[in-house]
Order: sequence, then C-alpha cells, then structure tokens
Amino acid sequence: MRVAITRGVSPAIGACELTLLEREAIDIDNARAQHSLYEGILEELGCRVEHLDEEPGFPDSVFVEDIAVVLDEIAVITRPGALSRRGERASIERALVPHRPLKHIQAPGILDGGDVMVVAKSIYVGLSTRSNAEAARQLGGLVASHGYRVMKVGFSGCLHLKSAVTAVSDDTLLINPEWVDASAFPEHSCIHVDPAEPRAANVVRIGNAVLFAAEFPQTGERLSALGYDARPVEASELAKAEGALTCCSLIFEVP
Ligand code: CIR
Repeated sequence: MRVAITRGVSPAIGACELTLLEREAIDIDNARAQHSLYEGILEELGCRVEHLDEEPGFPDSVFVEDIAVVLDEIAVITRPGALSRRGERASIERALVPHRPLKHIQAPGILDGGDVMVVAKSIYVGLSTRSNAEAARQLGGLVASHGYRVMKVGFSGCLHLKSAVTAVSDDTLLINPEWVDASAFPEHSCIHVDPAEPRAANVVRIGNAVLFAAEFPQTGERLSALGYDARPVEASELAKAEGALTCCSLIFEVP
C-alpha cells in the first residue's frame, strides 16, 4: 500500500520564502480548503494519509517534499537551501523512522526535495539556489549501492527542478522546454506543457493517475488526449507561496 505524508498549512504561511514571485496575500482558509481536497484525492487514490501537525514556527512547512527523498530502500533527509526551513526536519524524521532507514545530507551540501526527480533508478538533481553539486555527490554515494544513478541538471526560470519537469510514467516526462532542456533526459520521451501554461509541468503520479493543477486545463487535456488518467486539483492558493502539487506530499510504498 501507499503512504502519503502531508502537513497542515502553517498559520505563518504569509511569511513564506519567495524567490521568483512577488508577495501576494494568501487566504489561509482557502489554502487549507484546497490542501484538504488534495489530501482527499490522495486518499481516493489509495494512499494512507499521515497528516502531521501544523508548525506555526515554520511558514513553509506544508511543503514536506523538500525535506526528504524517499526511495524504496532508504529515506534521505535533506539539508534545505533556505535557513528558515532547516527546522522542519525533526518532525519529518520522526514521521519517516517507522518506514525507512534514514540517511542525511551534510554541510556544505544543500538540497531541497523539489530539486530531486526520481524516475525508476535514475535520480535527477536540479542545481539551483537551494541545491548544490556537493549534495548531488553525497546523494550519489548514499544511493549507489541500491542501484540508483544520480545526474545533475541545470535549469532556469523556476525555483525547483520539478516545477520544470516531472514524470508521468517511468518512460515519459512532462516538461516546460523553456526552463529545462530535454537533452538532459536522453532516456525519456517528453511531453511539452501547453506554451500558455509554463507552470504546468509539476504533476503528481499515483499509480496510473496523474494529478495536474486545475489552473492548467490545456496541459491536462494534452495528457488526457495521450491516454493518461489526468485529474485536476485546485492548488492556486499555495501557488502564491511558490508551491506546486508535488511539494505537499511525500508518497511512498509500504508493505
Ligand atoms: C520555498 O521557497 O521554500 C517555499 N515557499 C516553496 C517551496 C515549494 N516546494 C517545492 O517546489 N518543492
């Protein structure tokens, strides 16, 4: 079965980190309502949702994806690139201990889970303001004995690699070619987002279903036309905090 670790929206979300977006007021009630719908969809798709308590001291703590990389064999606790986010690790470690042996990225490595795309045994690490080559090197060392290969990827135009590209299957990626070059992924075929929807590349794959942000219907239609079970999810409020769909969960298999 699958577990999805999530966390309630912090009452301090208005003080979130922002890198590329201008600050806009976040309606916390709407953010919480959309987040609950997201959790409901994960449950409908068979995930057991382990919902962690809100963290009033950590504005960005709803974005649990950035704090760990969970593989079948181990979980790697990251060292987030933003200082304000490092304290989010303690509770994520506690949540993961029952499920996986834990490993850690150490200084001077910095890594946000949003920069780590795992596709079967290939792990792509986006080099960004939040993730560096040293962390990619450490990650490579931690996972090599489990048969994974870590590759570094450059990108621009967005905060994290997975805003530019995510996997819709083990063979195929959904990509915004303006932000990341498809030649970085020679083993995969690529579907392009609709050019009018540059932020649409971040989708959550659960079994055969692909969750896409409801704001990007044209990309959703592209996926449906190609035979994917594409399902819209409202995520506009947390998008103002530079969060996308994958950021709000850590999804993995358990016996
Ligand atoms: C941050 O800047 O860390 C948060 N405001 C947004 C994090 C989004 N996470 C992700 O894309 N994986």
